[in-house]
Formats: sequence, C-alpha cells, structure tokens
Amino acid sequence: MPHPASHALIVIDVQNGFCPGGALAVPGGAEIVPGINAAMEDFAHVILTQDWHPAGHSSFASSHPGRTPYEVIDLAYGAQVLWPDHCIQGTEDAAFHPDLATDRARAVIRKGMTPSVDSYSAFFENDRTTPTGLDGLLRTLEITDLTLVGLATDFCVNFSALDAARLGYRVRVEEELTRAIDLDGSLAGARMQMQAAGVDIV
Ligand code: VGL
Ligand code: ZN
Repeated sequence: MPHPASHALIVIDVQNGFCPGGALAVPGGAEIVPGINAAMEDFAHVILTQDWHPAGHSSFASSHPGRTPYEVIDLAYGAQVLWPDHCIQGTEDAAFHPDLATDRARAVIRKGMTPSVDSYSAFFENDRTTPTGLDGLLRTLEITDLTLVGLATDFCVNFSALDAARLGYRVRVEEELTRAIDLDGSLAGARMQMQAAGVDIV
C-alpha cells in the first residue's frame, strides 16, 4: 500500500561493514536487503544513511592505545563504545550493500565524519547537538511520518528513532527489516527506550 508524500522511508547504514564479512558485521545483516528494496516501492521519499568515518576515528578502539573493541570509555560528550575500525570513507566496507536499491534514494546522509565525535543517530552526532542536516531536509519536504529500517536496531536505528520522536515526527520501526548487534542486552534496552518515546515498533 503506497504511503502519502508526507511519509519517508529512512534506510539506516545498510553497508558492507555491517553485513557478514564486514568489519562490524551484524548477524543476519544482509538478510534484510530484499525486504528493504520491496518497502522502497511504497514510499515517495527514500533517504539512506551511510556511516562514513575518517581513518583514525575516535570511536575506533585502535585509536586508543591499550583498548580493545566493545570496551566503553568516556569521551568529552559521555560514554562511547569502542568499535573495530569500520566504514572508513571511500572503502568497500563503507559502500552500500551491492544489492541495495540505492537508485530509489532522494538523498544520502553521511554521518560519523567528525574525527572526535561518533554519530549513531541520523539526526545528531553523539554529542546530541551537532546536526547532520536530515531534520532540515525532512522539514522542507513537509515530511511528518518516518519509517525506519536498517542496521543496527540497537544502535543507529534506536538513536535515530529516539531523536526523530524528540523532534516531533511520528516514527515507526519495522523490526523485521532491522538486525541488532546486541551487546549486553542492548537490544532489549533499545526496545524499551523506543517504546517509552512513543516509537511504534511493528
Ligand atoms: C553503528 C556502531 C558503530 C550502526 C555504526 O550503524 O548501528 N554501530 N557505527
Ligand atoms: Zn560507526
């Protein structure tokens, strides 16, 4: 069923780096690609996000001597999980999954480009204040309703959904078209946070 033009599909980080074989592979990450391509047909507006880090990014464990991936450290803006080096600008790891129907996208929002700040959300960097520009794009297109799909449910999809709800959008997460990293219960935590924020998880 097609959605009205006020409704956009936001496809979060469906990149090689988050699919099996990638640097930060999410279990089953590639499985959601056909369903996302099919969902795109129902939307007038499709927007993709792309995790797009400079080499040596502060979210990489390799940038912090003595640290290993999945440790949590304190950065200037708060707690930060350290990740394996992933989605470095211009690499195959940062490219979209080859089967993703990227031709349908109106815009690609790149994030995580500030060397000292990570960015899970499609709207704001992890300092929760530096904008990516997505909110302005959606507002000028008079979009009020968002459906979120992609990777990973408990990080970039969750943070994007929470920011979208805070900004006043009606937000749906199509859980079948997401996959999670699930570190220490982060998926259950993400579901609770999204529900508390009024996000519709379907
Ligand atoms: C993501 C961890 C680090 C994500 C991106 O797309 O969920 N997670 N960078
Ligand atoms: Zn990242």
